[in-house]
Amino acid sequence: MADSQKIDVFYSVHTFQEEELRGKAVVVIDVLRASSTIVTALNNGAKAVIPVADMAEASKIAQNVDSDNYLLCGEKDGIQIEGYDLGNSPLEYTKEVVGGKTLIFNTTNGTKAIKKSIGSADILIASFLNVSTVVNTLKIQKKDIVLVCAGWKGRLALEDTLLAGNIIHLLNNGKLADESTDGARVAFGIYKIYKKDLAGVVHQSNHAMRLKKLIGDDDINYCCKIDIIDIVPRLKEGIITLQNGEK
Ligand code: 3SL
Repeated sequence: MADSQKIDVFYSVHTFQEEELRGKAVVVIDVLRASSTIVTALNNGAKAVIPVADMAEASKIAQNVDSDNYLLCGEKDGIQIEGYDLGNSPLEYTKEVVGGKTLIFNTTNGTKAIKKSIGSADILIASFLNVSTVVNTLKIQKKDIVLVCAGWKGRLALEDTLLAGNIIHLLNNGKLADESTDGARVAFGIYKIYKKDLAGVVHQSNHAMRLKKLIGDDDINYCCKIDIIDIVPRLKEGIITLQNGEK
């Protein structure tokens, strides 16, 4: 990355104002599970994902589209919303189910983080699944970077912090720039401590514990896989698709 490029990290939707993202390249991170699900859905042939802030916005869009081509997807507190076609398990978003469909996507923290980032210069969606491809995309652009972690209801999420640290580590070839922000230092430091056992640490996170009680381990195991997907979802004009002709 260019020497003059700065990286900052925000740890939940509640910890920044929209103005702080103006002119920046934003990377939205929600390892468990919204960003992992978006990456998986687009990799499996979904045409587009429309992130929404809440159920009212989701219903409004759903009422005005052809239900053969659109799926209503998402969760509240980890559970599929009643009347929705899909929940938020990335494992549900197979080629057979999402191929060619546009997904109206509504989640507790992840889609809110995406919506709040809309005034920035560029918005990419990152997960462990596609981390290196996201980093390669960031390396060839010159803008300052903000990593927006979705967190959980205003609180820091360990799994998002680890991915933010992983991105900083890859961007800077394993070093931390002298003039790094406190946010970047914390993510980088946590990643360095735990990088040898990322999956083990994610399994101990508060959100993994919540999910295990609801649905078991499968989604967590999947969301900890590194670089199994080589696409970068990008938000433009309110819709997430694959960047520049991927797939
Ligand atoms: O908060 C979110 O956006 C979700 O990803 C949370 S959950 O993993 O579906 O519980």
